[in-house]
Amino acid sequence: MNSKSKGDCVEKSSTGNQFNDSENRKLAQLSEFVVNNKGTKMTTNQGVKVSDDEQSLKAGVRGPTLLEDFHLREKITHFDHERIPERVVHARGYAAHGEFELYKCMKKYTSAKFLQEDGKKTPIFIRYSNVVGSKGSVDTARDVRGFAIKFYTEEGNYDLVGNNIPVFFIQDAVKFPDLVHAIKPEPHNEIPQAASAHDTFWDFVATNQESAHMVMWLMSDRAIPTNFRKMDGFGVHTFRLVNDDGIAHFVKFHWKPLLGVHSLVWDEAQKIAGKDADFQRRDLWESIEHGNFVEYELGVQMIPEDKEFMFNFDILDATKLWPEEIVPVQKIGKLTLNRNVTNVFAETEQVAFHPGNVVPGIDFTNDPLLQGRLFSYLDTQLLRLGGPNFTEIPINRAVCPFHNNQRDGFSRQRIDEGQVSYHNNSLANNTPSTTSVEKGGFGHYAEKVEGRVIKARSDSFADHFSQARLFWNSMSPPEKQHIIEAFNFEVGKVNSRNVRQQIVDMFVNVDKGMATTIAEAVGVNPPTGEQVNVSASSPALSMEKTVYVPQTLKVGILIGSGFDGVEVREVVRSLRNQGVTVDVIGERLGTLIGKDGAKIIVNQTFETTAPVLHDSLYVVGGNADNQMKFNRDIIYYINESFMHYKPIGFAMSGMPYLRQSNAMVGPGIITASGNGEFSKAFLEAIAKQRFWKRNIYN
Ligand code: HDE
Repeated sequence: MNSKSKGDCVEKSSTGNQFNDSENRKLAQLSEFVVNNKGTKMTTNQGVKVSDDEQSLKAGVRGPTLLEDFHLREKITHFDHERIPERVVHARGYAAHGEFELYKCMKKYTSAKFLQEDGKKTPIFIRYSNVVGSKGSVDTARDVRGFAIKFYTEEGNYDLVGNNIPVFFIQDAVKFPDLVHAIKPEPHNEIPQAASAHDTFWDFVATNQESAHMVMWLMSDRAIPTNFRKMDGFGVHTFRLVNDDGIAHFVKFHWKPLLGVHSLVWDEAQKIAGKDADFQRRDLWESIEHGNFVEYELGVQMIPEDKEFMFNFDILDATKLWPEEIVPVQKIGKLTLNRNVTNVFAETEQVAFHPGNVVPGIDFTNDPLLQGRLFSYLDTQLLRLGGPNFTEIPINRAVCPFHNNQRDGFSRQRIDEGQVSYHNNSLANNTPSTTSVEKGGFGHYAEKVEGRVIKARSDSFADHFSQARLFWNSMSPPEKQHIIEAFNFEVGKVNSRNVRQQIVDMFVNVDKGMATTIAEAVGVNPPTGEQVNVSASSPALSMEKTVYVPQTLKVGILIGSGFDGVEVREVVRSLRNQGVTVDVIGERLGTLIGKDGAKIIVNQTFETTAPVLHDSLYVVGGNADNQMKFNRDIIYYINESFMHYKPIGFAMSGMPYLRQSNAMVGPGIITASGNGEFSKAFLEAIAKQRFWKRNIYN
């Protein structure tokens, strides 16, 4: 009899979980390592008090520096070694702490302890990242975002190392170095940084057509998310959930943001890159600092083992998704990010994720992309984090005890007592001892595997275009238009006409109209092939029907002195009541006085911020010292926001600016009517975020 409880799911306990302090465990563990240097005496790393940190030791005030200055040597040497290799991919990342709360017990499907008890909380650490750019690149590049989560469970660390796009470029891990070499800056001139718009990437795509589906996602708005808080996350691969009885289900993991999935406009994304390269990390940091905790729901799609072959795609192929209309997503828990990191290097940079970090009840499948990843991550950490002891770095430590006979190596922290470091032994009563699978030891799923050793790919992986077409069919008209514009930009940057032609010829398989339009824009012959015959769509793939709420959106109030205090106060109050953030943008920082004596504090100037850094504008206007510049700045802000389909509200006093700008009364342009309905209408428009039906070219 299995010693694990085979009864019903555990009821939610009064404390919310069995581990009373489980959500605090990681925090408590990390706290032991946190050092506060404020108010302390400066010492060397040996603890010797430093008497002078301004001058090196010299032979005479103008003489040579002396080697015996151990403080100087130690300080410079440590500085020389401050950097570690950046990640070969996903170098630019940003992270936060949080907790995962299980909605409903998953005992029927998995024995993973953190998925057993309704309401159970588990501490987590998340790192978001951009795949291509270097550590110092920009946030808003067109790129896949990494979405890596470490669950510090009572049975050890479980890492769900996913992306914000549910499929991948390639089917087999052996091709990963080729993909990455092709998409990274070209080796002969290291150009372009953090961009896929160049010859080698598109040459790779044309000659490796399994990438078609992922490239459609990359050209879509999904690759320019507004911020980390408003994008989906996906485990991408098919994993296995295994229950106490050894019954397995194939599973795909989804993270769904409670604020909905929203994206930037490409022109906006490029401008933000210049105005605020840290746009997305700043957003995450500020949201958490302001108590706007970030929330996602965890969803699972599950397929019983015996239904593996019931689909018109191979469920082991990472270039395929499971349409939600066919395999529904069940929401099983909520992730809340509620604490920023204390130190970016110690946590965000040193965290080491590995898809091979699983706990009993979660297992792998034979997805050949996943299989290669199982090798890669540990390997890369050994170099990046300087040896095999990186699991002892505070952010990587499990919160449960860990014991084994692994010893020594660079930067070993723990001091293992005793003479025994081998198994089997009698001197320590054969401890650390193993745990049977029945009692909670990890047991690999006993899948039956048969086959000849062969370097080949299954025929069931051969269809590269049906799901790319499914994706295209599922897009709304503006989403389709954005995909075409993205291709026009990206392929238009390719110097080789031959590659441009190959791309157009390749994507005719997805949609002939789309490929023909792209061909015209990038100066090649119209494609002659035919698209695949797929008429199905998956409405869940479109972002159109996402969640629309005003909370945490940012409105810029464009204002000068002499404003109408009553009008402005009422609007600001309504916005803030709905959790909208307000920036007051004026000619200079400081206090402005309204015509009725009202005061408002300007916290941004037209120079310190930009229209692309706001979700909406409220145009009040007023008086300024340099009225011409002030008026011109306001018109510029309106025109940019109008071009990016954003809602703009106009106070009565702001109406003249509407007439002088390119904006026209129409979708998302809310004007004060004086009947008290303005704030309501403006808030509704803010929540909607973009007005794609707006004609921006008139
Ligand atoms: Fe990764 N990937 N990857 N990857 N990956 C890395 O590990 C690799 C793949 C993903 O925030 C590296 O520590 C191979 C798919 C994320 O620290 C490296 C293959 C998915 C992160 C590596 C893939 C991912 C990485 C680089 C093909 C989505 C950042 C530094 C078989 C499911 C984690 C490092 C963080 C990082 C290898 C494909 C997600 C080199 C060989 C598919 C989110 O080990």
